[in-house]
Parts: sequence; C-alpha cells; structure tokens
Amino acid sequence: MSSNLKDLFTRYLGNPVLSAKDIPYTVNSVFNAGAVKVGDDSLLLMRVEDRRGLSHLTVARSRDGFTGWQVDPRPTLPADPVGHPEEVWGIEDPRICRMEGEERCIISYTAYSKGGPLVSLATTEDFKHFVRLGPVMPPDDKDAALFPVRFKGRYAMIHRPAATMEGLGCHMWLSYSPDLKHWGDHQIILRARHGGWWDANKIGLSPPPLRTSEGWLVMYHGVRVTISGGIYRLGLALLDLDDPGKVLLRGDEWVLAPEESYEREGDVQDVVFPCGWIVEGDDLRLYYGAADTTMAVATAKVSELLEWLHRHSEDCE
Ligand code: BMA
Repeated sequence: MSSNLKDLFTRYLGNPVLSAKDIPYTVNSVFNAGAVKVGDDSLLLMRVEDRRGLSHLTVARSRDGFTGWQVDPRPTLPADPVGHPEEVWGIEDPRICRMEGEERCIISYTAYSKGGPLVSLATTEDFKHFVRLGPVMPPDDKDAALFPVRFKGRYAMIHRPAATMEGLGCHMWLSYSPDLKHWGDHQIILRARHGGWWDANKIGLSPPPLRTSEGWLVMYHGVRVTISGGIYRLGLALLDLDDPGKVLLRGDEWVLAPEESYEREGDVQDVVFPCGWIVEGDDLRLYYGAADTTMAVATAKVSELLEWLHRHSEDCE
C-alpha cells in the first residue's frame, strides 16, 4: 500500500530548531517538549537534561513557531525532590492540555521516582507559576495527556502503564477522574500489535488528543525493538468524540519515522518523540524530540491526516 509519507509531514528545513547550545545555561540536551499557543507566541515546555543526567522543564517562546526562540534564563519548572520525592531523578516529557474555555493548562509529565517513572500533574496559567497536583498514577506509567474537555463531568486522561508480565505488551489506557486527583474506570483503548508490526509490543501516546470534526485525533509512538536497539516511529488513530474509549480508525503504516541524521544520531539513536502540536485552522505543527538530543518541527494538514487515516485503517491486529 502506498503511503504518501513525504506529503503527510514536511520537516522544517531549519531543523533542529533548538539544541543544547540555545539554552542560556550549561545542559546536555533538549527534547520532548510540550507545546501550546500563548497569545501570539508558540510556547514550548522543553525537557532539558542537565549534565548530571537529570531532567527539568524550561520554556522557549517564538513568534512564528520556527525561529527566534527566547529561552528562559534558568529552569522554568525544576524538579522538586524535597517537596515531591517522586521527582528525585527529575521530570520529563511534558504534555500540555489547555482546558477548553479556560486559561488554565494542565501539564502531565513523567516524574522519575525511586520506584520508577510515574504520571504527575501540574497546572499553570502563565508558565511562570505552577501548582503541582502530585502523582496520579503509580510506576511504571508514562506518556500521559488529558483531553481538553470533560466527559459527563469527568476529566479523561490517556496514559501507558507498563505491563509487569513478560510478553503481554504495553498498551494505551484511558482513565477518568472527577477532580484530577482520584482516577478510575481504567480501560485499554489502543493495544500494541503483535509480531512483525512497527507498533508491536510497546506503544504510547505522543501529543495530547486533538479535537477534529470527525473525532479525537491521536498520534502515538510505536517502539520496534531490533538487535541494535529500539526504533521510535509514529502512527495515527481516531477516537469517538463523545466516547473516547471507542476507537473509530487506526492507521496501518507509520506516518513519521527517523530518517534525517538529527533523528538517527544522538544520545539515543532512531527516535522521533513528539509531546506537542499546535494547530491553527488546518495547519498543524508537530514538535518532536529528535534522538533524545534536540527539538525539531514538521508541518502537516489536519484534513490530510484524517483522509490518510480513512484510506489506511483496517483491522490489522
Ligand atoms: C521513552 C521516554 C522518552 C525517550 C524515549 C527514547 O521511554 O523515556 O523520554 O525519548 O524513551 O529514549
């Protein structure tokens, strides 16, 4: 089946758009940023790894979303290992969800605790002051993001607990909460495939779900384990607008994979890892960490992603 990959996502020719040298203090790498529009600016909340190997979050702003990034002079949201012991080994991979009709953004991030990675939440209105809500899922659990609306009054979150039993695979789950603190009604929404598939055994949500006229557009990563390590590639699915536990479409092929040298070589080779996208009309900018080392951006049309999903969705378990 032909995939028209070249047409779906177009990499920005100035990639990578941010790297360690753009940070005003000494760091190892910048990657896996959450993204949101704030006023006229595109804002990235970047995972920044320091030279101890631990991560914190730092804001970068740009008027056009591609160039002229203004980076905060110090960590915007440092880990808080004293007040929040679950952050002892840093905080990683933020996803930003602006609740519809509110200024408030809910940030879901990975806190690296002594028991393993877990899901924590924080809220902010200005990306200067943050209110931590603390850990909401025990380890191992990551790749979490909220929906920007409530369903029958409840918040909903996709996340990816790691299976404890060998061979079961790591799947994407959906959970609900009345108050952002107590989560329940857990259910699997998207399963890792089996065998030779690009998304066999381990998948996880990438940016937060995006509302479209046809359903919630979901991008997820699949991790193919090979003799020389993992390959992180990206696929698409569509969830029902009223009942996000219902999968309407799931693409067969991946839509973006490590190809450029900045995606193939770095601290971790062969990784494209988006945690955010900014959509204006039909225009989508996908912000992704490249090889766990830098930030890159690619553009696409939402309508083309949906069209592609219709052409590429089949029961492929
Ligand atoms: C995942 C996460 C990401 C990282 C990716 C590739 O498990 O930890 O932060 O980009 O692995 O190393």
